[in-house]
Amino acid sequence: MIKIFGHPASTCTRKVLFTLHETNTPYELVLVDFAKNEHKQEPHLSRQPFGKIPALDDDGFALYESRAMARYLDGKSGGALTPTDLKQRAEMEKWISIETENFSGNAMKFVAHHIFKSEQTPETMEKAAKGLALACSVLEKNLANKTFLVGDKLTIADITYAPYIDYAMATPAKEIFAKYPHFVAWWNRVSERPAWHKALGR
Ligand SMILES: N[C@@H](CCC(=O)N[C@@H](CS)C(=O)NCC(=O)O)C(=O)O
Repeated sequence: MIKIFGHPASTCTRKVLFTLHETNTPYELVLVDFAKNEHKQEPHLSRQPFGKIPALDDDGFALYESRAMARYLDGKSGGALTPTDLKQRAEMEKWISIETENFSGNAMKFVAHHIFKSEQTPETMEKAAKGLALACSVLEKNLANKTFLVGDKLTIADITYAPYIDYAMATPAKEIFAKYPHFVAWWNRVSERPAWHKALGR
């Protein structure tokens, strides 16, 4: 049985849970208690040397890094979330890189400031707003004629954005998103997925 060591409120854990539910993979979620700082202590540090969640154990195969875990879980279940076409697969990887490099960090500044009450400077917030708007404008152009980021089918790329958008929608970042109608329509399609609702425990 696949074990995920994580927390249901963590964005990186949610990315993995979304993948597990999309691929109908049975799993057990083992809670790593942030409040008790369990992620910074053994045995968790042996699973994730950077002291972060999530980590995975599949009958003795240990893996950390949520995006690597999503790729592993999809591959193991048959690869339905990864295009077989080489060019489409390259596109999927491109959108995952953009999520990592240009989207999530900026979105999470809004979440840190407005939800977790970790005060950010006005300069930081201004930079985050500009970075997020640029990323959204790039996504918007791509989504003008696509159902999902790579085409008609949901891929790991769509999954990686979901936890960050979900949190950021409850902050003023929502006003930035609202300027990009194709982005919002895409988010509505992704967030309507039953697997996403299950990942959130709803
Ligand atoms: N690149 C890592 C990042 C993991 C990460 O940042 N996890 C957050 C929760 S979403 C965490 O453990 N934060 C606690 C900390 O940094 O102390 C991954 O994708 O798994």
